[in-house]
Amino acid sequence: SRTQGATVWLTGLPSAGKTTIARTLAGRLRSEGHRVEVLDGDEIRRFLSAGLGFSREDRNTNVQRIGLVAEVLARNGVLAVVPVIAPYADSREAVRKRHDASGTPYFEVHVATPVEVCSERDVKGLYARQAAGQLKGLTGVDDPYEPPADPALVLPTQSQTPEESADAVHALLAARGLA
Ligand code: GGZ
Repeated sequence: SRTQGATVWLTGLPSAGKTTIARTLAGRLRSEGHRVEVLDGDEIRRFLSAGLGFSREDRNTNVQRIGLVAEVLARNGVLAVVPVIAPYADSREAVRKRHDASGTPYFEVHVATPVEVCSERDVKGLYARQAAGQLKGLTGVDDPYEPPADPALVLPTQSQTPEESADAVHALLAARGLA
């Protein structure tokens, strides 16, 4: 039912709400008849990126692998929704360039939940483990997160529900004739 795909990359801190927004958005797009694939960092790390850790190099390798898969899908008509931290701006730029090279639409969406809110949510208990000294190099706490300088969209999740965030991304896609 569609010819043009796109990649929507949801970048943000752990527990920012990336996965929830991605699933909500994907459900809505599917119900409208679009082909959608969610490439979740947590899941990808168990297979495609098995063995990679959280050094700068390993995160960048992970992000480039996911970026490659997303671009292939999007170039072939799928809406690829990517809830992955992708903390480094240069690595995200490389993914954008990969999409630009094939004329495939790419949207960087900043799930801009403040670290205080993320650590209070702490869905996976990572912030507690970092605070207890059991985990080193947690993004946004003792590891870098470079916020997007020019995102297509910023989602202030402290002041809107996941549904509202998903709606905002949907509106962005609809405005470009992609949803
Ligand atoms: C950030 C970490 C870390 C550290 C484990 N820093 O919510 P989760 O917990 O289950 O999924 C997150 C996943 C992050 O993988 P990404 O592929 O999105 O990250 S990156 O783009 O940086 O490659 C998180 C978990 O791994 N996790 N340790 N130290 N997230």
